[in-house]
Amino acid sequence: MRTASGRRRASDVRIVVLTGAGVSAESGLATFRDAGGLWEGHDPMVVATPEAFAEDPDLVQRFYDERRQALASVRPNAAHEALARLEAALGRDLYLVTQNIDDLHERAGSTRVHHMHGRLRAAWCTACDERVEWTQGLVGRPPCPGCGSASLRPDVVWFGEVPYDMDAIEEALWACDLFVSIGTSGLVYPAAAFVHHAIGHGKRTLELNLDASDGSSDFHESRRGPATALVPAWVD
Ligand code: BJW
Repeated sequence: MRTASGRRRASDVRIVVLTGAGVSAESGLATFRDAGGLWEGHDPMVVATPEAFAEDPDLVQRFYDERRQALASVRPNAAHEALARLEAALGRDLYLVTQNIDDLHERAGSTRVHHMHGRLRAAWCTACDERVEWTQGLVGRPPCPGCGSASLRPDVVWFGEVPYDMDAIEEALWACDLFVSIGTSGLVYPAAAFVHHAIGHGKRTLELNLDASDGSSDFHESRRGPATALVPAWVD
């Protein structure tokens, strides 16, 4: 179905793909819950919270500064590239939603990526509500380029905050034929419940993951292995 402007709506979506940290693991970015997950002796799951930011903003900013630096030295892998080929083939019949805040999907060539947990390279000013790109010049706790206040924070979604694009994601899950979950532990909501939404709407569901995830048994089909092997094999 097309709108008056000729653009397709989310209700045309045929495949919804959800990605998590596992899709970027083979590029060299650490996942959240796999082995070796400590950062400076802190659990990343504790650092990535509003409470941690309120208590020690410098520590939390350092966590994100380091991840931004890491991002500069890694490259998209065969899984990101396969999903970019899928978009090239399907156009708007593909709805790609990622929990990842890295930009590896975009750098692989995907042009419509829905970052439900925000973006590492974006900052949000809680004083003036502006969103700005987190450029290389911004490190530590810089003032907001818009209002000058010291209220910039990473534009990412922490526990207790509402993820981005939820209405559009719901609509895509309602409209699709197939839901595919790639490289996510299925422990964090609302993403962990997408499989239930899809099944509730009568959709086919497929999981591609290294290990069994929390929700593996909920999917119609679950394939185990590294994303760089499973995703190209599924796409091509
Ligand atoms: C590979 C691989 C390879 C490795 N190949 N695979 C009780 C019930 C239900 C909900 C709640 C509840 N109590 C609290 C909640 C809500 C809470 C929640 O889910 N808590 C749980 C801990 C229980 N959720 C929230 O608060 C969310 N907001 C919310 O619910 O708002 C209400 C609302 C929702 C909707 C509409 C209206 C209102 C917000 C959640 C925000 C999560 N934020 C983080 C940080 C983002 C910023 C940052 O990156 O620093 O998001 S936490 C972290 O977890 C990050 C990730 O995106 C997210 C998911 O992690 P992911 O991607 O799954 O990574 P891992 O490490 O867990 O798993 C990696 C997987 O890859 C593993 O399975 C490996 O096997 C696999 N793998 N190598 C393939 N090579």
